[in-house]
Amino acid sequence: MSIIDLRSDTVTRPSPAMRQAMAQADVGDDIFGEDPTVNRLQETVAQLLGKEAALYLPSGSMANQVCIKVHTSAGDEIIAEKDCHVFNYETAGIAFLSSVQVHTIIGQHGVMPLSEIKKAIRPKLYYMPRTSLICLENTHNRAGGTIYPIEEIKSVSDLARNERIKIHLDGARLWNACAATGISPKEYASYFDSVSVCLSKGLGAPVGSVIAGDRAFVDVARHFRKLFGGGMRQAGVLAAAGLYALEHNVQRLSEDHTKAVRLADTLATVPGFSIDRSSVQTNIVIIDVTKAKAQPSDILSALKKENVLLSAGNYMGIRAVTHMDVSQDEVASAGEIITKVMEKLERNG
Ligand code: TLP
Repeated sequence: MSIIDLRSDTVTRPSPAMRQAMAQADVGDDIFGEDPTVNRLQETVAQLLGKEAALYLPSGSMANQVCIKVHTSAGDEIIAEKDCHVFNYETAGIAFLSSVQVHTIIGQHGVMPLSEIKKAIRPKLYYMPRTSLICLENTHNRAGGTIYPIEEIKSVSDLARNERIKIHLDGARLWNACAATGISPKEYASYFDSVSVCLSKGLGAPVGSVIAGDRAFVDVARHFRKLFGGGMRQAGVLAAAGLYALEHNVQRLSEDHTKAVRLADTLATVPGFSIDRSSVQTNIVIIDVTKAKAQPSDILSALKKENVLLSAGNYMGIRAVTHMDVSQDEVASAGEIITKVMEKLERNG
């Protein structure tokens, strides 16, 4: 029986058509700015996000870290939600690469209360850190793929601009937010000084993220991309996958959202599981297993033996992510297998 891999939407493999686009890509040396396919991808994303310029990078983590580096100076403080990716899953890159500290705020579904952000902004006193950046994440991974409401974004953006603080969006899954809300990437991006978007998650490209902002921002970001080791040469073979993904794989994202809702419906009845259905807004299902008799790692191992792969989620338990390489039928089978495995684990204590 084949493996049903719901660990992440990062596990998708390039399709034959995408590989063909990669094989046929025109390439050049991107350190000289001469790769036509990379340039086309950057122009395409800049246009989609309504920004002056964009820059292609190897990963979402590097994309966020380069943005943070550009917007801050050593000794500054940035504001971010406690469960966000830049703070939790980027190997303390903020401290290591930018020498800034993070003022975290506990969010609800990844959304930071505006009043808390206001309180977190430091008064301009010489003995206090300078608040130089606010980071938002949309959709919010660890909260379960939740959407940052546009009105909230607008309020944070107004606040940041009044306070002359930069604002960055980790939009690794911005495409999912757009698919779910019908709001354009351009509208979302208009509230931010910089935006990072991933091509290698729900869009199915093997590699790559793009950041966008004004030209001055991108010029400095290019410098730090090189410093962080992310300058690439004939990267057009990879960028071609990104262009293919943008052209062919954006429209279908709502299918992944339907699969996630159906999976959540099934898993909500499973013994030992509890699911906050209101958090299932896109392609991620976070399963709270705190009431289960087995530990999260034991549940994951038991499922793996039955060829269903889930991953560690937030502190409450485990995560299932739907994507283009799992069909509706496979998701339904996964639901049945997970139910059986959990019934057994709960019986055996
Ligand atoms: N997220 C991965 C893991 O790192 C948790 C996943 O499987 O979901 N921003 C957000 C919101 C992300 O979810 C991720 C990856 C990144 C940035 C980083 O992207 P990569 O993996 O390309 O560095």
